Amino acid sequence: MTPTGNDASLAVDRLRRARRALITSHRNPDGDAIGSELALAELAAALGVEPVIVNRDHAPANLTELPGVETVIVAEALPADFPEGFDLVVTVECPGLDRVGFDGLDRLPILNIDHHLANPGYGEVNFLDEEAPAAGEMVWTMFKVAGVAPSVSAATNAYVALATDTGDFRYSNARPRAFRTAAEMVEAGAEPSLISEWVHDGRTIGSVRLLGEALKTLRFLCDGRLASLEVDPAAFERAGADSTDTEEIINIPRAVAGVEVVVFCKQWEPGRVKVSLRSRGAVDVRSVAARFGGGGHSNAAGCSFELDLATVRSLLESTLAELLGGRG
Ligand SMILES: [Mn+2]
Repeated sequence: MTPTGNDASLAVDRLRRARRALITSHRNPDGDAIGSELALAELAAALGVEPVIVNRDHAPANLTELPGVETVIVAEALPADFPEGFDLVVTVECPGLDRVGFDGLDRLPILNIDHHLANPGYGEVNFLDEEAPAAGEMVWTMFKVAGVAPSVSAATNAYVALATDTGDFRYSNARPRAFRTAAEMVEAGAEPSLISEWVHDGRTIGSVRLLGEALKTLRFLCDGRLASLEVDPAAFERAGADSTDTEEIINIPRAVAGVEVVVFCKQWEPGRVKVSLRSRGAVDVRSVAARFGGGGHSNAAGCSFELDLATVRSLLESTLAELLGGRG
């Protein structure tokens, strides 16, 4: 039997039974992924479990101030002493094991902590709560259940997770629960103004130049309800940007009056296109991402393709135009 549900105590009990845990998340980690991992590592340590955070990709430039982020190992493969040197894998904010970017994680028991609707419960223990505004909020609940007082750095990292996943408490998941939890995190020492500076005012020159490149490709379809833009490898090169510099770009067309859906196609590696989707209101982009093997939330989702950029972009534009019931 695989315990699955929104019971934080099962997750805490499973974590507590480990001696050395490998903590990881999805490729191209966002604020919720890294903030949750770092907070969870502190909880693990407080429970007598040695945490080792290993990610496949670097944190974006705006998340490099997070306390403890220097302890995150970024590598193309699992540590040499995996699995022998560990007795538990903890995935946070990771809707599928294939999203981590490492093979063979399932050689050890997995504790799966996530708030994505489509998470199938691939762990030995699955702490899944699709109502949670962020995975970091679920980690925060684990602190409470474990009776561990969060340090200032744990509160800071959990707040980063919660604030970034709710779009600074502006998205539809910014419900009372998110604000109550945020208040607890601030009481425990998280500083919203400082964190906002890290997250929003630490942009790289490359990311701003890349925004310019992306905006040159921007087009509006379906009477302005659908916006579409792209960056190709040449754009990355001209901008002096890397794959972590794409974070804020999609929010610019999303903020245009009348836009209901944005599709942003990014090609960084040859032959592979990553697609980000954002929507407002009732338009469910997760269902579109899921159709192409991706996932996410109703208003923010993504998928990837091994096709050329132009093909992917027109495929997504026509699919989304159909969803909106309009003509591209
Ligand atoms: Mn999340």
